[in-house]
Amino acid sequence: MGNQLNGKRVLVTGATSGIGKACAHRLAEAGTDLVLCGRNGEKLEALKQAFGPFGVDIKVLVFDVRNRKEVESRLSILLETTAIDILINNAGLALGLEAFDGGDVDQWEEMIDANIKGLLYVSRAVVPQMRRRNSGHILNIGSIAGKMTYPGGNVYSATKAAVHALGEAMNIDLAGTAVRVGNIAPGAVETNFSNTRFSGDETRADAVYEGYEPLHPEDIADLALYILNAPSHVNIQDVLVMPTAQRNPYVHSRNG
Ligand code: 8X3
Repeated sequence: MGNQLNGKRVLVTGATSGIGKACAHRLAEAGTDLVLCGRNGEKLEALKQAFGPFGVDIKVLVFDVRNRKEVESRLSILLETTAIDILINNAGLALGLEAFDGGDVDQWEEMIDANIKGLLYVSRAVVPQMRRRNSGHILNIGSIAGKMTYPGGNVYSATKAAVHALGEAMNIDLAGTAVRVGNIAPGAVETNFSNTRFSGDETRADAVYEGYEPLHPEDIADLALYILNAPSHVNIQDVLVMPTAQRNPYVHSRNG
């Protein structure tokens, strides 16, 4: 396919760790300029330093996707001087695994605010420029949980189903433009996802990935690069990807 990414500018939300960080790394290797977004400025600055050898331009933008005013002000200032070619809507989280009737409403709100509202705030700010330039690519990070729920997945699944619906909607609403919208729905990826979900309970988090090889964030980054690097007439809209040892949210082949 060649490298269509060299010299483009990519904005990644949730770039401090996991899938966002791996995507940023692979893209820097491919020669894209970056806007690294997240809540932790120190971690973002450290990444900027670490990516120095790739020789790409890197901007750091500290904001919380859940904070609408912060998103709007940071991004409007950025967009005055910077064209964004690719938006990776990666920021998001899962919290808890209780049955919905025993669920923690604060955790629900946090997931809804980050996974749905945050994605909308960022996209609402960035995409008008893509439409105006008639150029751009949006990549949303969904989840197997958005296609098929599982016990205790309730609100997290609903937020990821919303991400998938919004990806479809964006594709429809951007029909007639050159802007493409892709969705990646991963199964088990070993990141701090489960650690966050179980509020730092490492034993519980480790158990999620025990006895089989889960996906690594770099696997998702490789897929993201493939999607983003596809020729401009190719719009890879939706990809479901799981470890070979996982066939759906319930079926894992553990211990070989
Ligand atoms: C992450 C995958 O199955 O833990 O979105 O919900 S799962």
